[in-house]
Amino acid sequence: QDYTCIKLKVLEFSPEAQVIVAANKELQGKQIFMVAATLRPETMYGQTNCFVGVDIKYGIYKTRNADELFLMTERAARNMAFQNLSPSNGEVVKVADFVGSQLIGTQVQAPLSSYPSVYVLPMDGVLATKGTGVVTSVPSDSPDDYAAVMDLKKKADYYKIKPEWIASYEPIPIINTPVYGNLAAPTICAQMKINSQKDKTQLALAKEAVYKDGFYNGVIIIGEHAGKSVQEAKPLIRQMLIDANQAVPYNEPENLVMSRSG
Ligand code: ZZB
Repeated sequence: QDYTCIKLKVLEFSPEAQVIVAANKELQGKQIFMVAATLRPETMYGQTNCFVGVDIKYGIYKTRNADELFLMTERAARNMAFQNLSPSNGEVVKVADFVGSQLIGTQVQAPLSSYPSVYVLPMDGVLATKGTGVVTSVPSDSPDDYAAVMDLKKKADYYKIKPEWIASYEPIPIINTPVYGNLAAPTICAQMKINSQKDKTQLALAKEAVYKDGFYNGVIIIGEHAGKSVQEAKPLIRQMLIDANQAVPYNEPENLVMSRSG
């Protein structure tokens, strides 16, 4: 898969993660980015939060740039080491360890988002075996993200988050499509009566429907490429992010086991 890894700059770690970071000499004065793998770089205008899996193990890894470190899974760090993203070819250098739950409540800056900073929140469906294990959330256009955000808004206590970490971060209209309008994911979730991230079968259908409508018929309605079709804008926005050092290209060999099970 040809991913774009979006660099979400850490502005302030959660109190628990802060203890780990403060005790680590190698991290002082460095910029740390949570890196999220996406196939939809043109949707980055609509980021409202970032997701991690609470039980997934993450690390902070050195990169080819001595001042920048990446927070992601070990698996992603190993892949990046062969894509000219680590200090030297094949070299993986881990500087700190976390489990996802410790990162909840961290504030990050999401490139192109209308929100100047967004929070790291939990999602059940984050796979440790895909991308970086960090997922950037676009509830306007991703039914999975919208369903997870609805759960967090309804059950903040259960998910151990503060309501204000998501309450005022409404989905942002970024793409207009003929069938589902300019908030495709909320629209299709309402139509299909999807209430929770646990409605997996329905969500898979919803995702396919909005993916197709968005990719073939969507028009960008925000930012410097407003007015262009999704197909036209996608590579332009991807390159813009890469040129601004806000993203890096990242490839992943197709995982047979994963694609067979859906
Ligand atoms: C932003 C985005 C905006 C995404 C959207 C999708 C959509 P696919 O096609 O199934 O391979 N993703 C990335 N890593 C993980 C992970 N470790 N666990 C769970 N989900 C992950 O899906 C690729 C998408 O899966 C990526 O693109 C990312 O979410 C998510 F409007 O990034 B996307 C209709 C989908 N819309």
